[in-house]
Amino acid sequence: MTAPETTLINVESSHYPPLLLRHPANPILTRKDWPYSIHSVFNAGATLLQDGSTLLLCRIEDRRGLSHLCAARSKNGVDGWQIDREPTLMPSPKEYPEEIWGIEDPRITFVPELQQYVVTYTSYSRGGPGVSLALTKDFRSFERYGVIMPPDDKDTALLPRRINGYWALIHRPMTPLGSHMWISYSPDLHHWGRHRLMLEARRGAWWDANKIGLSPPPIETTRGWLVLYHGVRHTPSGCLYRLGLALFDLQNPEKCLLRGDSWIFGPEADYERNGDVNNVVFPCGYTMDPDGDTINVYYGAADCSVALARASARSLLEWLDANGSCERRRAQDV
Ligand code: BMA
Repeated sequence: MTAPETTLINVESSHYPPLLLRHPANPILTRKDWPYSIHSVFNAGATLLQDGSTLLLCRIEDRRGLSHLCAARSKNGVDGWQIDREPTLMPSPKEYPEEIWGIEDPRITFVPELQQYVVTYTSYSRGGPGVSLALTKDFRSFERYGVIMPPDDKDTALLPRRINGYWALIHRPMTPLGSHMWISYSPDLHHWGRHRLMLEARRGAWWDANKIGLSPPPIETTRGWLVLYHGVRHTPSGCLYRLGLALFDLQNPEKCLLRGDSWIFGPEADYERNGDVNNVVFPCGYTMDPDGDTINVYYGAADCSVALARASARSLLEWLDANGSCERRRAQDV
């Protein structure tokens, strides 16, 4: 008797275009790479340094359950990571009590006017997660500004230049009615106001119902700010974190030009499906290749590792043209 033929099922096959392609070296960083004892590494902010190398500012969770940040540098952004021998930015609850339960999920923006990198991150206070900001020139010393948005708020990034004279910060306050993306403005990075709702979570059965948040900092294109955002779907077996795409006006970033209906990237690979928190892809950073088109998206996978997926900015915009629509006011949508 001959053995029955095995049919291999390609779990990735679908008629949806593969807009973000996973790097074959994934996951590119795990706890085994770390020079000191850690529980897990995930949700890394990313930037290019002056010499063209890539810096990832990784969230590290220790065995107490508290997080700090640690820098990893690589010439090609894929391997050969030089990891700081000790934590790069530790919570400092004596001076900053809001950091008592750790600091998490950094986003990095290089600001030409300041000639510095602005890092926004979650500070986990007794009152809940809030948003803190720090400036750095070299990711070795940091000037902390403390809490700039009180709890519950997270998923923030600063735009790299002023809008009509004011710095602009995207963030995600939580309310019992839903968690939506907001934008706020400041003359000095300390005082924030003119708060505006920027993108609403949808409702009902949608993949991005009830809870959304900015993922990496917005990507500036000639057509507008390209925003990858995450949507959190609550299911009987836990949450599903997936990514969607929207485009905002360059001069008026609270104006949504296009928003895709479908998610474009979700947990599929084993390292995304299984981990401390299953079914999570959570990018906090990207870098742009010198071709001005290839975007390297760095994402936390299942709260256990850092992975890389690549996309073409042109293809993302084409997809939005074909699949996005102008955002309507929610009131007209019900
Ligand atoms: C979000 C954030 C992320 C985390 C994700 C999945 O709320 O806290 O840091 O990766 O949940 O656990």
